[in-house]
Amino acid sequence: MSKDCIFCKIVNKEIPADVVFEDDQVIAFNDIAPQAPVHVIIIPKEHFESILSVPAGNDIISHMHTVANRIALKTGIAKTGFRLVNNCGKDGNQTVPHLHYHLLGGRPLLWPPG
Ligand code: DGP
Repeated sequence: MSKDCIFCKIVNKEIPADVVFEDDQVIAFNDIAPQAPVHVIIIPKEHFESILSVPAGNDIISHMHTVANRIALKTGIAKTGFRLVNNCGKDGNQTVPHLHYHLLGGRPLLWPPG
């Protein structure tokens, strides 16, 4: 838990979120500014500043991918395809320094990204 972290506040229910999945390790909620019909943010409950902060041997990334698949199936975007994105650091356009994946789908997504 990091005191001023907005995503830690969502984990601790200090600020509201539209939660679509939760277990003992992760919580997933709808993005506040959705970029696609389905845009879910998946975060670990433990505070890691970015993907670079996860120690080798920690299985949280694998678990987050499993949860992403589950949400993709539940929302129907698994049928047509989706994108699972991690933004890391300044050039990666990470704006919230708490590890998270974006799960996006429900429309054709462009490539390459900007
Ligand atoms: P990134 O640029 O990868 O750090 O994306 C952070 C995402 O988090 C961005 O798409 C907006 C979303 N976000 C930021 N603050 C909040 C919040 O308080 N609630 C929700 N639901 N989403 C948030």
